Amino acid sequence: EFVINLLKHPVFLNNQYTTKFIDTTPELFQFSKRRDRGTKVLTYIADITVNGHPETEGRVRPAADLKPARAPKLRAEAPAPGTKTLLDEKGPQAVADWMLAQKQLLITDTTMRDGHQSLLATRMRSVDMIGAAPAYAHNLPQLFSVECWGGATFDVAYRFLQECPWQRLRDLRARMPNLMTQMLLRGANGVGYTNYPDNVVQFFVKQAAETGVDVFRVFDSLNWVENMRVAMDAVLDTGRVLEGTICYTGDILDPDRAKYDLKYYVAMGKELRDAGSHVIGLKDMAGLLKASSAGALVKALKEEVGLPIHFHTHDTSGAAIATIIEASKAGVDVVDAAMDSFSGNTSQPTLGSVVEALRFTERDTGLDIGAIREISNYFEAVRGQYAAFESGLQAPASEVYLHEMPGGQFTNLKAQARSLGLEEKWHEVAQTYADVNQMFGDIVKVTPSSKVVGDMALMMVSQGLTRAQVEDPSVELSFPDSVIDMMKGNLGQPPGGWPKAIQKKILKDEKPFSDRPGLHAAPVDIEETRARLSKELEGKPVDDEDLNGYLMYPKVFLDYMGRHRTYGPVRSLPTKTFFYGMQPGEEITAEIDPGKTLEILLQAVGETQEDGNVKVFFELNGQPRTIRVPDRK
Ligand code: BTN
Ligand code: 3PY
Ligand code: ZN
Repeated sequence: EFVINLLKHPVFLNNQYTTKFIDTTPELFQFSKRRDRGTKVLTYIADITVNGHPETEGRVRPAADLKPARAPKLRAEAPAPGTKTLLDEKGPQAVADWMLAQKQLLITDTTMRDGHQSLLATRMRSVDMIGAAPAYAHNLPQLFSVECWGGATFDVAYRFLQECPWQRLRDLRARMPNLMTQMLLRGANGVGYTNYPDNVVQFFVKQAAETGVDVFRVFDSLNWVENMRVAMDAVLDTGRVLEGTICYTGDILDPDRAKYDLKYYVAMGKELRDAGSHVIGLKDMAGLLKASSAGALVKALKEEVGLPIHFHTHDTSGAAIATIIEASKAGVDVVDAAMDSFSGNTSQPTLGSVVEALRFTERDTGLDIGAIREISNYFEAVRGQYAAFESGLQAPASEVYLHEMPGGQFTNLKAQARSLGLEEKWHEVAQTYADVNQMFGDIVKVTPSSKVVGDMALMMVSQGLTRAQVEDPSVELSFPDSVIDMMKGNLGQPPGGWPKAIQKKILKDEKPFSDRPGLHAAPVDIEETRARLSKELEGKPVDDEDLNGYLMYPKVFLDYMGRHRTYGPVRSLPTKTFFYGMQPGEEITAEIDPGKTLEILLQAVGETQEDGNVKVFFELNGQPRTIRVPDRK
């Protein structure tokens, strides 16, 4: 395109040009939007090389001697039949029946979803997951499932990683043909932070199943089953596995937290069973279930609900493995764990250690510990690339039993506190978070209700407000939008409803509602939205995946598409290049389509010119290419 601009330029045509012409004629570089994808990707690399990536600027850099992540060797010629094989052949009920008939403790690997969500602010890129996927399929065919989608990974993919979450799912699904993929779905909140119209939730679930989700873990952030039904029914329509999920909070042994006792959880389990769940999820998002309570809870759920139980926890306290062993003794069917190098602290317990703990017992998982170590070693090298996103959390902490923050929120809230200058007041934030929970009536705290509690706690600490002051009707206060929204009823109802006095103070004269928020949201006209989006994208056809991205996150999706037009398929770049650009003399390859590989050599970076641009000299598949980008430093 540069050559065409040059050849058509009147100065060039009149033979009036000098060697400075190219440097002093910026319009030669105003390319039309039809620039090929190779040029776009080079533009991205040039920009990051010159200006740095806004997300890693000023953060810890990866170690200079970091070894490249090498995909583990495949230990079998082909993937052995696994749970996905069973699901495809016999359906979700057969999967549930099979689970109950197993002696071994089944394992879900969470590395590619909750593991990096809880340790690296959800920043793991698809290429790094894709590198491990064949090893899961070939070397660990006994896994129950691989949790690799949903939760925060959906919007982070578009928003921060400049990649399409649907393509990630398709790629992983294709590379693990024998294993069930699993996602986390926030019920009526989809993969977002707010209530969506029923038909948006239905459209989303249908697409997730079509693109490749096999197990849907569906929860509600207030444990309100009423608010989960639309999502659960939509999952049942797909023929995939419905894991209706209980969120665990409090302590069943604590007489002061009687609201969430054994009876409460068993009753909820029965409601979820009656709503059609194949499996009951027991989601301990903060890691509060203690070893001392796990046996009684699991036993009661197993006996009284009668469905397979799938236990999920976080190791924030450092005591999660003890809980897992007790749950295993009580007959839990599946537990979640993360590959060793992505485990511990706010993440899941350590997969290899769970496997070893049960070895030579009647619940031996049957997983190959050597294969686990190899995949963990791969992810260790992967993790090193993301040093900029590490939280710096040094040790497990029993403080989690005070604040009850979910593992996925903990490091986020800490970062938010830091950005408000409240880092030294972290323990005060933790105490205030607990106070807010009590003020709101002792609620389940998980996305999005946990975010609301966090918003309120940060506001109180930054303004030096106590719970008593906030509750005092004579103290005028303006509350965060998220708090007002939740008190209005937009996230649904907690057990026992919202405490009346604080609700009244927060809402002032506005009237709350107590029926399902979905009843207040008009259905979206899907086809009208598609047509409007297509127009906004200058006539580009909009498929169901893109439309679902837009319906969940309109602005995030449009920003992603805008950057995609400029930078092209950057998802295929190595992680180091994506975050740090290239060094002169460095060569990389990027497979932008199956079989279409770009060989990229960075030759040199020029001086910044008077017009503020920098020329970056590449070879792309052996051909010289010069890219100009603005120097924004
Ligand atoms: C992000 O927005 O943080 C992720 C997408 C990358 C945006 C690119 S990075 C190079 C250029 N400089 C910016 O500030 N944004 C774009
Ligand atoms: C999410 O919703 O993303 C969670 O991980 C909740 O635990
Ligand atoms: Zn979790």
